[in-house]
Amino acid sequence: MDRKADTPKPVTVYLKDYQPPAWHIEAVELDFDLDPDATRVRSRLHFRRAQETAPGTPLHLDGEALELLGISLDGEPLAADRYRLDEAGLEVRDLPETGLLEIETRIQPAANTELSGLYTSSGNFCTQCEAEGFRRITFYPDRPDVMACFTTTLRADKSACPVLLSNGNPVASGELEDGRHYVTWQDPFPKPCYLFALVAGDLGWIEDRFVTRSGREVDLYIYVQKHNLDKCDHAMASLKRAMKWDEAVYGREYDLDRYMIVAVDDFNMGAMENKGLNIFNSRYVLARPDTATDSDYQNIEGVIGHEYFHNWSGNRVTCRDWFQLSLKEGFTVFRDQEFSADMNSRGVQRITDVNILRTHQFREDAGPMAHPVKPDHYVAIDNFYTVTVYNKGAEVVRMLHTLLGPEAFRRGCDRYFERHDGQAVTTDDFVNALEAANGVSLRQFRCWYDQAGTPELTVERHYDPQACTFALTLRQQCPATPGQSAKQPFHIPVAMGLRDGEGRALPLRLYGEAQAVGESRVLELCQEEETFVFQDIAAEPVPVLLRGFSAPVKLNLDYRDAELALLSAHEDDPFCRWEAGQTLARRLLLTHPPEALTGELIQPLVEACRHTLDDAALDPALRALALTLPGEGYLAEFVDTIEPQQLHGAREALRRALAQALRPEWEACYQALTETGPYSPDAAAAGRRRLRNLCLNYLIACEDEAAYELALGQYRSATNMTDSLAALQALVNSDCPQREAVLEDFYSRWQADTLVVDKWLSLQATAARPDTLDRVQALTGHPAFSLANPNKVYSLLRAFAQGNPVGFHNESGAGYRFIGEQIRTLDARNPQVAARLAAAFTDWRRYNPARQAGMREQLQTMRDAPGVSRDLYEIAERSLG
Ligand code: 0A1
Ligand code: ZN
Repeated sequence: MDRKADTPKPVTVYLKDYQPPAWHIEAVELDFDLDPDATRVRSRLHFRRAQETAPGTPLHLDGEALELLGISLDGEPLAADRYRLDEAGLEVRDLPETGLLEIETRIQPAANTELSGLYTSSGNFCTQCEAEGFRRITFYPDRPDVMACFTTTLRADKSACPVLLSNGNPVASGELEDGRHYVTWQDPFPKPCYLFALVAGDLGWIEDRFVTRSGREVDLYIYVQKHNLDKCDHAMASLKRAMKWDEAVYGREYDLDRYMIVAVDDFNMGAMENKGLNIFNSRYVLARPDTATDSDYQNIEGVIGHEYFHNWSGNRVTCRDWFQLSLKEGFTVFRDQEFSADMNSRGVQRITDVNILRTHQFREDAGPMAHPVKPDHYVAIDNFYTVTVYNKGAEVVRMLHTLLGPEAFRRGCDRYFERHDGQAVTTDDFVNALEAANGVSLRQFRCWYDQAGTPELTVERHYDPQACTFALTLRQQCPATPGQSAKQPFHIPVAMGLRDGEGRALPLRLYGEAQAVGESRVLELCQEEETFVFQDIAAEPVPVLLRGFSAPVKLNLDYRDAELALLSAHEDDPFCRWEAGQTLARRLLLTHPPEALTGELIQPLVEACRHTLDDAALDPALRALALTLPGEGYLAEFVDTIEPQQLHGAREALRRALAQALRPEWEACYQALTETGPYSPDAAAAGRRRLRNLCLNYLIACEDEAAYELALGQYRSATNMTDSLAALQALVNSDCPQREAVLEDFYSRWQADTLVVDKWLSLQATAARPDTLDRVQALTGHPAFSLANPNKVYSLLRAFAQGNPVGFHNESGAGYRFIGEQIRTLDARNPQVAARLAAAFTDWRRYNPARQAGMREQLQTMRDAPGVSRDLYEIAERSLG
């Protein structure tokens, strides 16, 4: 079908077309007269023609949804024939080599529903400029390779906006007429405009101080709506830990006199690293034991770290263009993952990160939206803040760390920061710096940036009892992805070891080596196929591959069940140990009908679980992970046609069978982990709660009075949100007669706390019940829901569409029609959020023909809607591909 004639076909931007900027902006002075309905923005741009630019080349300034009030050059109004205004912005002709351009525009923050540019949230002004929001504030070369020093003056009504913030340091302030006041901020570091921010409003704050290792004193502030002032301490403590960690691990210090974080309720993404003035979705700042769960506490620490680490990996050294997004995001995710690993449990962190990657990124890599870590074209860059750019990008950096080793990696990072401080660079510059600092070649490794798709690593093994050798043949193959049919072999680090029949680690001596080199080593697979022969192996060993999940690949190795059982009991690497148990469970789930999952068949798994439950030496969080069955989303990666009901049914049947077979053990473990002291979010305490709540989750699967009573009792007596929500979730997914009453009780108790209400919405949206669709539909009319607030959309609609496969993929197609309609309504208001929700339809080819038809129909309707946004158009068009 053709697009409607009235909507211009969105343009595709290609990496190969990159041209350096023709004009530089050396400094910019911004002056905001803040008013929710009509804000005036005056900008003074000190421009200079680039050396390579021919005189006469016009200066292009991006601009979107702006009202131009005036424009002058070097103090004189600019004649109308010297500039041209169109949809994309402003083109200014016949400029001198250097000069001052003054531009005045008017914008309407309160009417900005896209939450990109300057908007209001709960009556306060805030901005979001990445990736291309600054052009919705004023005319400017809105591209990351134009770096300038910003001076910003904010004027606003003093009673409505006592707090006026922007990047850098405050340099002047004072009173104005009519109850207004002003503050001027100066940021000494040149930056691209996507890192610009302002905040103005009636906010409260907490403050603290950090002294850097060279003795610089930094004032730390967290600004929130005043009723949230008692929920900022964890964020502040996390910030200080992050600052210390970056000094210790990367030698990076903070560089301004103040670091400010502002929490807002209306935000499209998680948070934003604006220089010296981070703006956060309030869900990644606010925490109090009774309102936030252990995983909220964890996520806050991780996101606070992430944004802080961007000060070097992103701000001091930034991206040349948006195709390089993973330069800052992949690296910074790697940094935040390592920070979290150091602050908590490394094994738990790694398993959690691998789970996210394999459930979401592998799926993206196998579908029509597959793209390389460094994409080569886009329509709407906002669609490329993906699990591939972020999480696979982090895996790519992790592999570099593995291949080089920690010291060489650090040397390379030092070289990178030193060489490129104050510059806008490419992923290639990053790899070049690692090479240069260590005298190595990473030529082949660069494939990881350019080739999409998840490589498959197939392993064949051969034991020769006469020669006492063990040969591992590794073969790699990467499936075709859109636009890339043939792939070059990747450079794959395979961390591995061998164990004997009792589970003991064996010394590793490769053919040709004089002696063994440890019990764990990294093989480097560079060809399509390579064989590695180990010597002195007295009996057939059990190979352990991809320790720590050393490469983002799918592993095919024909383990015998007994070998998996051995690894799940004896392997030291937490990931491989956990993986062995998951593989055992996955085999059961994928090869037998639900009704067969009882008795003899599951006995080995029951025994393995019993062993794990009893293993008091093992960290409770790792025990909880090992006892959790593989998720439906991950299982879906192993079938040709996804039948959501079938996967769900199998998983539920196995959960019930394990619940019954080990009932006394779950109960004993639950009781043994009962705690009475005050709440602490530390990893050990959180791990105990996790295991205890998993026990509850199994017990409730027994669906009897005693289990209901246990959950109800926990709900009533809980003193923290982790336990309260776990009990509520158990009840909501059970047939307990009181389930509705408890849900109501929860709402009436927490209706004033918007982040807790989000949990209440998600819980209902993901409930495995036949009436969930009706309920979600009804909830869109509930006062607790609003399409205007991204968190509400994510908690209710995305939770249903992406977190409740059985409900969304209902055979009737009603789930598709409902979500499709919501997306189209949302698109007119907030295209970024609409496009994110549309991802639920991308994988339509993975379902049976009836479902395919229902999903495709929605994608076509979205794509062909009159006035469809670029964002949504791109997702629908690529998905239909
Ligand atoms: N750079 C931020 C993520 C971010 C990206 C885009 C946004 O608006 C479209 C907002 C935030 C980060 O990685 O944390
Ligand atoms: Zn980031």
